[in-house]
Amino acid sequence: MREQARATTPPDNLPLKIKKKKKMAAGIPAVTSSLKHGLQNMGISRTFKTLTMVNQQQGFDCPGCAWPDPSHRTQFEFCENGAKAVADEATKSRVTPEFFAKHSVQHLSDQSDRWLNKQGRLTHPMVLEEGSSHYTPISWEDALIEIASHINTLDDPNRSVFYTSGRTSNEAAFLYQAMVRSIGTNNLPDCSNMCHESSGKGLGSTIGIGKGTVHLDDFNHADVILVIGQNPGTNHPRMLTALRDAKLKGAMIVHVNPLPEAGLERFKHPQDYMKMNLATTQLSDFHLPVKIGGDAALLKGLIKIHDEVGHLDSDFIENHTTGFESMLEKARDTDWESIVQDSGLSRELISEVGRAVAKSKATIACWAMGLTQQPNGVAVIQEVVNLLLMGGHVGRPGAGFCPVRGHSNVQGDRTVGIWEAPPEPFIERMENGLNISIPREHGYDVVRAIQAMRDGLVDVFFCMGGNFISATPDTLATAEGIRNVGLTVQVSTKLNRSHLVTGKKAIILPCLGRTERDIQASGPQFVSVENSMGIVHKSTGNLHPASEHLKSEPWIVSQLSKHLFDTSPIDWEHIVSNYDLIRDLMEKSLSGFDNYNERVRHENGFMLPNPPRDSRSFSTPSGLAHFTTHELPNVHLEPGHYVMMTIRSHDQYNTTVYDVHDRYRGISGNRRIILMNALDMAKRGWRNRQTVSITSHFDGETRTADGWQLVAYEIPRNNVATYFPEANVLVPLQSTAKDSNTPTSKWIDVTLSASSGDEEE
Ligand SMILES: Nc1nc2c(c(=O)[nH]1)N[C@H]1C(S)=C(S)[C@@H](COP(=O)(O)OP(=O)(O)OC[C@H]3O[C@@H](n4cnc5c(=O)[nH]c(N)nc54)[C@H](O)[C@@H]3O)O[C@H]1N2
Ligand SMILES: Nc1nc2c(c(=O)[nH]1)N[C@H]1C(S)=C(S)[C@@H](COP(=O)(O)OP(=O)(O)OC[C@H]3O[C@@H](n4cnc5c(=O)[nH]c(N)nc54)[C@H](O)[C@@H]3O)O[C@H]1N2
Ligand SMILES: [Mo]
Repeated sequence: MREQARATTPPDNLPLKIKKKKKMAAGIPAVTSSLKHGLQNMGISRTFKTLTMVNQQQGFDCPGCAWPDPSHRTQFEFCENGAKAVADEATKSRVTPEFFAKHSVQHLSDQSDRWLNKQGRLTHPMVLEEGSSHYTPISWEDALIEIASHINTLDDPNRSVFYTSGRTSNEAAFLYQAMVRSIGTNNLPDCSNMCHESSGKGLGSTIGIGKGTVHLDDFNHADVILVIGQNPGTNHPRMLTALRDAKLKGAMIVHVNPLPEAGLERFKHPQDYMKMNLATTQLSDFHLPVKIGGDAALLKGLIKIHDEVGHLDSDFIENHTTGFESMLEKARDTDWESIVQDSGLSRELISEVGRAVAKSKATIACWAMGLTQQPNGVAVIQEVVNLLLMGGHVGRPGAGFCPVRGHSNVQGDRTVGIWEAPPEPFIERMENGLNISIPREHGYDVVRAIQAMRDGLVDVFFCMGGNFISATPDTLATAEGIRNVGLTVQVSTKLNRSHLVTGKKAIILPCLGRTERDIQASGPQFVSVENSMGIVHKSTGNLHPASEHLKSEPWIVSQLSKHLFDTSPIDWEHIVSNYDLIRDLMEKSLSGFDNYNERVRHENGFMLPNPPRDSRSFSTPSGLAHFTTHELPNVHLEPGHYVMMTIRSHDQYNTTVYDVHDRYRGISGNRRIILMNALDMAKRGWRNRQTVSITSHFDGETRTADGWQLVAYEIPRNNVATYFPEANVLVPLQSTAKDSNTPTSKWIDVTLSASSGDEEE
């Protein structure tokens, strides 16, 4: 009999080491760390072969992040963390049928996330029968028939849900959404719902496109670059190169973050070591240690200063925008006392930065999860829009919006149709291209999918990549939902907790990764991806696949579709024989993909249309860019409460924990830690390593997790930080951002209590 698998990771239980935090990012330790991870996982020749193909025109797109590649590339166009992502996929370890015969699902679930990932690549399709304690092998044919028959017996297609993580290629994602829409549902939740959804919503309704508006080259022409709520030293290390180049050309860089993240303080390009240039660059001119959730107040302050200093782009405001007066009036009415109080920043500091922003001829604003995962995620991004529109900083060199995407193809997936709420023109075009009819009813996003599972409304849950149980909020609630589902399917490369916390029956379909050779009936194939700046380019895997049983994601979708549909306007067998045929169909079904097959073969790919950037035109109903008016959010905390943010360490890729070192922050050995201001600790009589329980509060409900070790850290008073995914049990499912429904993973209202011994006063 199957016992219930554990939904949360047990800790690794190594001793917690706390060192001084690092100021500098990259440099020699980054080079040695890349090589170490490569050598441990892949051995010497594979490490060299693999790393020199990352982000090369003839190679594969780095699966690490969505930061764009420069058009003139060096031989080493990867970073420490990209190298880790590649090594993790190209590992020589294997999870085989023998492995699954040896370990029960329950036993595996008692191992840590780090241990699970270390076991290596999945090699065979596997099935976990209802009530069974072990996975057993299943043939591809039987697995696909099983899945298709589950879906085909549903009396309502909306009882099936199809998740996507952001590594899936354009070709695979396009076919996948075509399959899902042919089944008759828009139930296409994706990782974006937990990630940049607030950016899409905030930008879409103000500038008419839910994407950024800058190119890499714009960084070379900017006067001011704002980096808000983002930790590029760890999560987008190649961005530091762009910031360094900008800095050398005179740009001022402002880092807005509760934490003094490494890299923005000092950065040493790893390649400079090879050139024996030992100078480091101090990147950020200003660090604004804003309180968690205090950005809206800060932005109001910057808008007030801009108003006072002048230098407004009146021509632009008059001819291209609407809503300016009301926005300005609200800023004028907002008092400095609230701004200072809510942001935690002095009026002098805000004014100094505000004057520089007002005088700047070209400003870029970059942001990531620090803004999007807030209750006011959409509104605060619209305040960024307000600030930049005042100076006309859109659609001109060196200026614009730069939401920095996470997963390497999360933006492409959305462009080609992974969207639970597609707009009407998109559906119409897709219907014409595919020759099918598509339901208009919106599907479930991530949070709504979990609710539906809990309510017993889902019979089949299919995941194209990712690790749903660990990535989603409220781990125990999500687990309860998943266990209600009849059949869960994971298309994956590596073992993770979503293979262990499953529906009644579960299937694992092992797929090729980005680094691997993909051969179909017509020969070797390449796929395409879209980076964070809207450039679509190809990616060709060159490594020998981890197992002869692996299939490509497009193949899996097309073969499943063959079993699903008796008749279909798409010839599924034929279309996957040559990915050019998929791209031809994409050209017909999507806008902006003309001559796709030809243009994607250009050396640096091609740029998708971006009206605000290309011609200062805004596809909003009014045809104008919108200033929007927002109240300051309520950031009030009850006495004795703290706000907790859940963040990434340096040694993880989302839910994939490579190791237990958060090198730049000086913390290693244990991930079950909580960063806290030393004065807040002293007030409670607490020291480093004291163990505490954390209780989160939302809407009268509480959730508690025990065994967190305190680490004194440079973080604003009443703010604390823990790591994702360990702390996800504390993120309430219903606590989501207004308008984007993104879980508020950076704003969790918590109280702390000492677990033992050293009691508070
Ligand atoms: N190596 C590595 N690279 C990655 C990933 C990874 O896990 N590992 N994940 C990828 C993905 S999917 C994504 S989305 C990106 C994520 O990239 P980031 O958004 O940089 O990731 P987080 O660690 O979530 O960090 C958010 C930052 O926001 C700050 N922050 C939190 N709350 C606030 C706030 O209220 N205001 C401000 N101003 N700042 C705040 C935190 O201190 C932290 O520095 O990275 C991508 N790249
Ligand atoms: N508390 C909290 N929660 C968060 C966040 C946070 O900051 N705080 N961040 C959120 C964000 S920004 C995101 S994007 C989500 C991430 O959510 P997901 O995208 O669901 O999670 P990942 O950890 O990136 O998924 C890793 C798994 O993907 C599979 N995989 C890797 N490569 C491939 C591939 O090429 N194909 C296929 N089919 N599978 C592959 C592997 O099996 C691996 O175990 O998490 C969100 N959750
Ligand atoms: Mo993300």
